[in-house]
Amino acid sequence: MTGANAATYSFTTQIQDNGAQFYCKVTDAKGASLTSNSAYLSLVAVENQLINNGSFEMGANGWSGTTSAIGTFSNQPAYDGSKLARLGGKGTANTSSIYQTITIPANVTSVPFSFALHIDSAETGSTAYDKLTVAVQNTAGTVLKTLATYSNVNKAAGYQIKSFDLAAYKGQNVRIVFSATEDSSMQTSFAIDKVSALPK
Ligand SMILES: [Ca+2]
Repeated sequence: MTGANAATYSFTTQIQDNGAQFYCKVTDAKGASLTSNSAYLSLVAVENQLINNGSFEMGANGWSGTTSAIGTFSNQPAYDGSKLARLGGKGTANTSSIYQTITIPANVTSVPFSFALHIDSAETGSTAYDKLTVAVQNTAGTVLKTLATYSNVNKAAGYQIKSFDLAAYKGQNVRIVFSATEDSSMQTSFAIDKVSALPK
C-alpha cells in the first residue's frame, strides 16, 4: 500500500498471507525515508470447539431447556468469566435441565469432553437426595449413555474438572444433557461452567 498518510492504517489479510512479511516505510515530502523492522504474520489453526457458548458468557445462546438456570448468581461464582449454569439451588422439589446438540465429526480419534463442576449443598450425610446426571442422548431424546451422576454427597469447595471421551459417537448428532433433580428440602446447587468438546 502506498500513499497512506493517516495516523493509522489497517487492512484485512487473506489466508495466503500466512508467513508474509510486513514493514512500514515512511517518506517525507523531500523524499527522505525510514523503513521499520519487519513483522511476520503467522496464522494458527482455530480449534474445532463443538460446544457453542460452553462458558455461558453469551447467556442462553446455543442452549435449550431450563435456560433460566443460565446467568450470574450471587454467592455462586463462575469458573470462567461471570456467567454459569446453576441447576438446582431451590430447596424445593424440582427438575431442570440444559442441553445442546452437537455434531461430532466422523474422522476423529478422540473427542475429549469436559466441564467444570462445583456442588454446594445444605444437605448433610451420605444419602444422595439431590442429583445431577450428565448424559448423551440422540436427537430424539433417548439416552445413549449416562456419563456421570453426582449428588449432594459430592459437595466440595471450588470447581472440579470432569473429563470424558465422546469418540463412541463420532459421525453422529447427539445431545449433551445436564439434568438435575432436587427433593423437597435443603438446596443443592450444581454449578456448571466451561463445557468443552474438542475433537482430536
Ligand atoms: Ca463462565
